[in-house]
Amino acid sequence: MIIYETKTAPNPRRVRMFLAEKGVAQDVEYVQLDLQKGENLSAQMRAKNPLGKVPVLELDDGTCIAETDAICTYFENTIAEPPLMGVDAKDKAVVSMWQRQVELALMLQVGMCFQHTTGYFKDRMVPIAEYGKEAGINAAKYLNILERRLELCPFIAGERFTIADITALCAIDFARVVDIRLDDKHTNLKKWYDTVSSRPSARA
Ligand SMILES: N[C@@H](CCC(=O)N[C@@H](CS)C(=O)NCC(=O)O)C(=O)O
Repeated sequence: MIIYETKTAPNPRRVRMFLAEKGVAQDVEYVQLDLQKGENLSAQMRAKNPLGKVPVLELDDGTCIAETDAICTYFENTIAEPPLMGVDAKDKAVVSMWQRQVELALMLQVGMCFQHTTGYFKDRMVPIAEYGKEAGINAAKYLNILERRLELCPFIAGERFTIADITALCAIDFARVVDIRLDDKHTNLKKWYDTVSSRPSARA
């Protein structure tokens, strides 16, 4: 198995963290791509993922799986323990709900803020600074939603650490690049952050 990725990018980190939680991080070969040089956009990489994004998982039979959530779902279904995407129908739906909301309302917004305010990918897209600024505001607003959620339970999807926590941690850490940070009003989030970022998988 090969994972095409970029060590410093937030979505590949989600996969590495997920695999570390499953205890199989060392069983995969990692191929690093330089995103700024556009190595992810080569014909060879577009054959693996037409959108030219990382991470991409390539199985031994040549099947390529892009999208972080899809890659994690593959490993969730092939390595049962520990469950990171829910344990029964209701729990799986609750985890999926939070995972999707954290992806769309936090990770994506942070990503758009980064791309549109820094011009990092201006060779392949048109940065619109106002849009990037708005995305950053959206991300900051969602932190307040998480702050209220974490008043009710220790982890984002409930009593157990899940993929939603991984997504949120990777988004929050990456958000520093665009100066979006936890502040003094985020007492529950800060407690959660200290807990999840001290897991060994956070260093994967
Ligand atoms: N929805 C995708 C997003 C993947 C994504 O945006 N990856 C970024 C790195 S975090 C990327 O490859 N950027 C390179 C580019 O846009 O050219 C996922 O969940 O994996």
